[in-house]
Amino acid sequence: MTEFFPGVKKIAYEGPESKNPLAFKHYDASAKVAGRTMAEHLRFAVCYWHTFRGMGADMFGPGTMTRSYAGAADPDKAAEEMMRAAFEFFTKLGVPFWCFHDVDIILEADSLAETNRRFAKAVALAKQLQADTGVRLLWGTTNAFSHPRFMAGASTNPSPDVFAYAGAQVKRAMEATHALDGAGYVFWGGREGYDTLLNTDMKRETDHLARFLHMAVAHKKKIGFKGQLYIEPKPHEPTKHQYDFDSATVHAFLLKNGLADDFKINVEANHATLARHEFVHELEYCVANGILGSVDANRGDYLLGWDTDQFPTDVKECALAMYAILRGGGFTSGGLNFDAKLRRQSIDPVDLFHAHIGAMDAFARGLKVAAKMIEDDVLGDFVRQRYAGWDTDFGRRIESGEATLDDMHAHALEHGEPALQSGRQEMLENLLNEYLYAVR
Ligand code: XUL
Ligand code: CO
Repeated sequence: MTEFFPGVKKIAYEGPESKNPLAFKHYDASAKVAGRTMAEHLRFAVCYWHTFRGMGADMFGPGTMTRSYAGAADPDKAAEEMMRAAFEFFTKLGVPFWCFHDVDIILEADSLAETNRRFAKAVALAKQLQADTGVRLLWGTTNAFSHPRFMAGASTNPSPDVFAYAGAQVKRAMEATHALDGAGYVFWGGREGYDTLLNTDMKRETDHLARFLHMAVAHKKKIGFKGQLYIEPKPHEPTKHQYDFDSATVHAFLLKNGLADDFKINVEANHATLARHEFVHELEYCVANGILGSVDANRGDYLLGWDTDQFPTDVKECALAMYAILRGGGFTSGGLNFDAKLRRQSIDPVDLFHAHIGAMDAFARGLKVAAKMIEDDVLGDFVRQRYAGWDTDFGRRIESGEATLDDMHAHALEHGEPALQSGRQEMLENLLNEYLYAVR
């Protein structure tokens, strides 16, 4: 059988002292941290679209990367070689999961019927390779944004014919996800938004989005798919105003439309920063509201205003993310999917390994730091003390809804000017640094 990454052996854990760039220094899949193995906590997934279909093209020029598994003239052969390369990569890297969009795993044909045939073949091969390798599907999704037919959106398109086409794709992709025993299914509103209100009926478009999601929930029940449904927020790009702006916007939309029991959020780090939130803000919002599902792990560039989808390497950001995720109870169906791509000059296949190894190590270190912070509970204790006033009788009466504005008035009259307390931000930032540098 052809080997697509012949220069690379299975990536091993060699520990923090190792100088081998093709080894893990921190990610030790079977090592236990806070009661679970690292593999169970982190649930890493490789994404198919960037890692196998992305070749370095940008707005100013074509792809720069060459891959032995890309470019066969016959569409079935091209799809097969790429998928065999993908499973070789997953196995050598040692990730438990992968993620894909329907059209990532095939070359799309001119007719839906022929695309469906190619897709069914690719899904059958994926099923076989999953069984052979033990790699599982974290989530599947639909690409209803690249093809020109979706230029004005999918479910929010002014045309019901395009809405129907997107529905046909979701049906096909959800059924494939079910066949592959996927743990979840993602909706990212690729072009569900608008560029100008001069041509847009916002009310109608967002109502159609809700209708579409209800259809998806009904289909999920009909076929008996048990995976978790997720929505992945993003504030803009490709459209100027995306409807799924951030977690709070999506949450309100789900509540308004009776969909809150059926969906959780897939938080993407770079989408958070595009919305001018820190990644951890989005995670904390989801934890606080019981809607954290899964994570697209990547990072943006603070000097660039678009979705750069870089691999996450900032240990501090990973530690804060894991601190929020662990305090939220950890992942159940979700995981950390590397929705990230190589820089255009990183042209060699081995760069794919360097990128994923670094990202997995950054999250493994983040996990260790977060677990230690939770175990010592210094921050938790500080926050509890800061809110201790709410644990008095007076605080409890407010929280339980018994107290009135008249009671507030009487309290303020009696107690006068409230005592102030320092937020101690600098001290806490220093403390965080102590953890980041102390934990190996
Ligand atoms: C685009 C993006 C998508 C989704 C899946 O910004 O993040 O790849 O994760 O459609
Ligand atoms: Co994403």
